[in-house]
Amino acid sequence: MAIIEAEPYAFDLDPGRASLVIIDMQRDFLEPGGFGEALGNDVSLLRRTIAPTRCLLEEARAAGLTIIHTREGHRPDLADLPATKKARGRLAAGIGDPGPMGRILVRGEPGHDIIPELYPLPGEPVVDKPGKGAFHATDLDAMLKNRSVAQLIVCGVTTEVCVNTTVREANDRGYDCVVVADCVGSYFPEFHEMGLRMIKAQGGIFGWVATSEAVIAALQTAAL
Ligand code: C5J
Repeated sequence: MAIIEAEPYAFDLDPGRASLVIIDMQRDFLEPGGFGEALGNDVSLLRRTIAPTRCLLEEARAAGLTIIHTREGHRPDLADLPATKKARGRLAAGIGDPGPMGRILVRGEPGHDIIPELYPLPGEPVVDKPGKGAFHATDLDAMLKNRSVAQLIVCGVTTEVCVNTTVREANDRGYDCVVVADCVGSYFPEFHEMGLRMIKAQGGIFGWVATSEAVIAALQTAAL
């Protein structure tokens, strides 16, 4: 066991029952020239998460945590794409259409894949999710339960959408979540700020918020 200095109060980390979950660090969301930038977003706001997440990923691998990566996207035949999700935004080029890095948010396309800086190692599960939450229509819960995981250390994008949705889903399924503030990001700084505040409000209604430095310090203490 080790203590993570966190808000709203310190978190008791049990590395043997903890997983690092990295949400949707995909080329289409983070890379210049991708879908996110084509929509007019400033991808540098997401890219600032790459370096700290890489450090945390290396420490988590060294500590033997279960590492899980997720990707948001759909089957090439789009059979799992709700008509409502397809229609929303009235985009000229939306999900399933040709985009700057292949068909937008379609599995197997270059833009759908994880950025090279955080690429999964063989043996690290990648959860392909059709929704915002990583538990919806996936085998994530089964994989975590099969490994006796009870604590999730959560990184990824975007803070207020897929990270928040996943943390809320996890909370209802009985997991404790620590969201790593400098390893999550949003195209909208105010949503990022509020997304973190919503998690730790009211005594940690959905979980805890900590820095990567604090999580790494706890992992290193636990290893001593
Ligand atoms: C994620 C999105 N990953 N914002 N997706 O947050 O559509």
